[in-house]
Amino acid sequence: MKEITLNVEGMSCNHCVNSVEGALKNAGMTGKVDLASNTVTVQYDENKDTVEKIKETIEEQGYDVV
Ligand SMILES: [Cu+2]
Repeated sequence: MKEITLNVEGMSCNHCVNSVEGALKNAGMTGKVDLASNTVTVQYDENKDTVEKIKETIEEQGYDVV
């Protein structure tokens, strides 16, 4: 397993947290949002998932990975 922390803009409340964490979970990854620092920390299987897939999953929810 690998872990990456991404800076994400636009997350402001629990709804955002649930959207991002839920989308990552549906994609088979484990994400944890930190609203205070506007970051998402994701644990993923590097044999199955890529950073690009993580970014796309977050951006599909309407947030910007910066
Ligand atoms: Cu929100």
